[in-house]
This record gives sequence, structure tokens and C-alpha cells, in this order.
Amino acid sequence: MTAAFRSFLRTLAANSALLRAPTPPPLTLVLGNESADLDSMVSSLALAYDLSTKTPHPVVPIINTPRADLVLRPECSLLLSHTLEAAGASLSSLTFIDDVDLARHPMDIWLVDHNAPASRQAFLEPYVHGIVDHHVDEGKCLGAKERQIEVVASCATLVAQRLGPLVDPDLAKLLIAPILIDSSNLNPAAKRATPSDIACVQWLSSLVQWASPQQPSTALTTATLDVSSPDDLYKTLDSLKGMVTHLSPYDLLRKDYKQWQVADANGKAWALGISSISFPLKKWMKRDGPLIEQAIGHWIAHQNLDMALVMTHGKTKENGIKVYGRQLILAFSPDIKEGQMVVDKLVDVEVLGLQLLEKTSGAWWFTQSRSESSRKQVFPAVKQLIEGLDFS
Ligand SMILES: [Mn+2]
Repeated sequence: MTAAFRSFLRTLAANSALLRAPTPPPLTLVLGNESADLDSMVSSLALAYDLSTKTPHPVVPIINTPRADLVLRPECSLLLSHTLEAAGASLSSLTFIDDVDLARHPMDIWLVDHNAPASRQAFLEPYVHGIVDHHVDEGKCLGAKERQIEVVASCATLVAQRLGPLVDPDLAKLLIAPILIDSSNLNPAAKRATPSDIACVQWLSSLVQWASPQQPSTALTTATLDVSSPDDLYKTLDSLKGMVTHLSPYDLLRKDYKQWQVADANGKAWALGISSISFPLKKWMKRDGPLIEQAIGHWIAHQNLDMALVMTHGKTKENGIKVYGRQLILAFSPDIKEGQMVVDKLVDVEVLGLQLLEKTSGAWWFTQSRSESSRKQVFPAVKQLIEGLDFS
């Protein structure tokens, strides 16, 4: 069994090269979402393996972010290199979005960890053959032969269930990682893990070949995944994921980012971008102060956004106790004159529970009292708000 997943990993580089051939043969592409977090990367790799056992032609997982951005996600590069190197492959075997021109030869596509192509990939919609996702259904790609959309903490849970008996120790370790990360280690207080995620972690954990606990623990600078328990795996990856203090405000904005086009009641398309940043606002403000607002302005200009939401989260000390909290910064393109009206509607959105901290010249700064609401809940709410906007 072990050999099957490992041999799949060893075919990745050659199959990726087929994509760039002058006349590529029939291929199936498995596309993760453009935030390219651990869940998306693992899910596209594992679903590609699952599909490869059911179709005669090559299946290529595609990481939906430029290759250079992998350094912004050290937890992803550690887990992927650990998995690939065990099989005799490497990170260079993977295909990133800037390695291919999807518009050149559109092919059979599976979307994983999202259910509507990113706005700049909207041309792919007619080619979407299947969907495996855990976000709110955006009602796109209705022609797909298979649409599996279930609300669980991690899309990797759904992919693991599909794989079933195909899961070997390597795959189990790969798949359990995003489920632990997305559910805050199955912490009930985080209100993420569903019974499916919990059952899946139990099952996968029993398959992983954990290292013996006697091994000395290593410092973070030489983070290793030869860990002895799911707790250790979670802690190692989570600390890497939380290592954001070396990133500039601009890199923080692009590290975990998604963008959409949403039409308002008059048919005007709004370009909406949402950055998710694991850095509590208080600490970030202390570090970067006015540079934050400046970076958001540059990001809006660079991405051509009408509206930017910057969601920050993390633990801060309140009266000596560490408390998890979320905050939100909202900013608009200078061309948008209706900003204050949008803000007035946004503070009424229940799923957010916003309280205004401050209004500066270019942004509104809030605490988000509904700290369980991540981008997965916030985007549909903001989408609905924009769809209802009528400034005529
Ligand atoms: Mn996900």
C-alpha cells in the first residue's frame, strides 16, 4: 500500500511536464483554492492521488499560488517536503499556478477546497468536472458531474473519507495535519471540529507511524515532523504557521488571501479582497503602526480592489489571561464614495459582531466579537451585503 502513494508522488514531476508539452495528452487537473493554505495543498495532492486510481490518464494537483509564495507558508513547505522526500521526490516536483497556462489548453478540472473558480479563473467554469469542498455553496459550476460540498472543519476530512482504504501511513500523516490546524487541534472552544473531523482524526492517527516519544525534542529552527503524537504534529506546524513576525505588512496581506467579484443591485461589479492574518491587531499595531494602513492602500491599488477586508486573529493577554480574539480592518479604493454607507450596513451583520475601535483617514478598525467567524463565514455575509447595495 505504501508504495502506491509513494509511486504516485514520484510521477508528479513527469506529469507536470506533460502540462507544458506543445500538445498535452488528456489530463485531469486538481486545483486548490487561491489562499493555498495547508488544507488546500494537502487536499489537492490527496484528491489527485484518489482520482489517479480511478482514471487511466495522469492527474496533476495544482497549487493555486505562485511558487515563490511557498516561503510565506513554512508549515506547508515543511509538511510537503517531508512527504515528498520520503518518496524520493521533492518540492520541485509540484506544479504551481505560475508553472502552467490554464487558458492555453483548458482541461478536465476538479476544484478542491473551493466550489467556484477564483474570479481571475472564471473561464474554467465550463471545464469543472467535480468539486470536493467545505465552504458555503456559491451555486457555481452546476454542470459538474460531482459536487460534494459538506460543512466540516477541513476539506482534508472529505478527501480522507473518499480515499478510505487507500490511506497508508504517509497519507494519514499528510491528511491529519490540516484537520488539526483547521480545528485548532480539535479544541471544542474553537467551535470548528464536526463529528466527522473528530472521527477522521482518530482513524488517521491510528494509521500514522508516530516516532517514539523518547526522541529528544528539537528546536523550532530545525523543525522536524518526526513527531510522536498528533499533539506534537499540531504544535510543530502551528508554531511555524504563526511565525509571521518576520513578514512585512505587505507580505502579511498577501500570505493568506482570497479575491472575488460580486455584483451589487445595480450590476456594478465589486472587487473584494479578504486577507486573513494570524497576528492579533494589538500586537501588529504595536509593531507596524501607520505602515499597516499604508500597506493596505498599496495592496488595494496593486490588486485593483474596490474593498479590502483584513481579518486579524490570535491570542493577546487581557488582565493577565491569554484570550483568543478576532479583529477586522476595512478599507476602500479612493474611487469608492459610498464607504461609510457600506460600513453602516456591515456593523449590522450578525455573524461578525463588529465594534468600531477607530476610524482613520483610510480605514475603519473593528474588534469582531464573533471570534468563531472566519473568512468562511465572513465572505458569504459580505457577499450578501454587496448584492443588496443600491446606490442609484
Ligand atoms: Mn479549507
